[in-house]
Amino acid sequence: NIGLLAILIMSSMDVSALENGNPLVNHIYTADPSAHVFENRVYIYPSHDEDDAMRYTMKDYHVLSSADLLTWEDHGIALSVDNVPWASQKMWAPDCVYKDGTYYFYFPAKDKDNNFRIGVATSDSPAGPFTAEPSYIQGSDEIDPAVFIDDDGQAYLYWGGKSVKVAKLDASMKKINGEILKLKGVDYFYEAAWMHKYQTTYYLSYSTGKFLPDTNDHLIAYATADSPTGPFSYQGIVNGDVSGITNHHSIVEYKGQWYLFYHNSDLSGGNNTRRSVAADYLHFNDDGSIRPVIQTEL
Ligand code: FUB
Repeated sequence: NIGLLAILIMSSMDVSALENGNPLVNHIYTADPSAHVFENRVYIYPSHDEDDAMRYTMKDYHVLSSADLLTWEDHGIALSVDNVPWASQKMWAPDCVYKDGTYYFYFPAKDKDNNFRIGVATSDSPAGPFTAEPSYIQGSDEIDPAVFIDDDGQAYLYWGGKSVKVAKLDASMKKINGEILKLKGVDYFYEAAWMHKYQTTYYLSYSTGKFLPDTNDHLIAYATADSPTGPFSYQGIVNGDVSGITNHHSIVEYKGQWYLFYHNSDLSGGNNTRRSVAADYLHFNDDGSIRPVIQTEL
């Protein structure tokens, strides 16, 4: 059976190519990895977990990078809540994009009135440190920002918890420009929106949280569209369940190979607020569908 043989060969490649295994770093706890290729390296923008008895109060961000995906450099604290004038706590899943000489770091946090907002901070280096804007992005709420810049240079901000929204960013990259749209066809969306483009198709992937019927598993699912704003069609599962109660990921191509970055709680023995970033190969079928990722263990 040629199909089965191909899957077995791909599986063994998956294990051997990321030969240091998962997690990628073990000196700190990291989660919600947004991975991008900048300056010929993979940069990961994760949340920074500390054990705070399930409150996820997280107060700063580290940036990680690697040229070979085997050894990872921790660039230290890239942004702290102490340096964000409008924020009080819960520095959750961030993202970062590059435009015209500047790196824009997007992050959710609670404002002083205890509402989630999305902020932006800038740097001339992908490793930071980042300087926060004095206020959050007007019109923003909720969590998990992901910014995607299309081939025509237009930037889109995706975010949300329980429903997923998108808006264009203006040329400053710090303001929403126009309507905020609630996306349709993104079935079972809970959190962790991520947009990538493969060939001419837009892929929105996300965590199903507790919304998939008949299971307690938190999976990464995806939907596709012909435009960044949809309409989307649900396609299926990218990543299976992980240890811990959250599943949050990103998808990136590096040196011709696609990867899924995600997290699990294996290193901490299942502690939900001590997660670790992991990565595995991601493969597309000829029809553009994504094969469920085979997770490599510790
Ligand atoms: O890390 C805090 C929150 O947990 C994230 O914002 C969610 O996506 C979930 O992973």
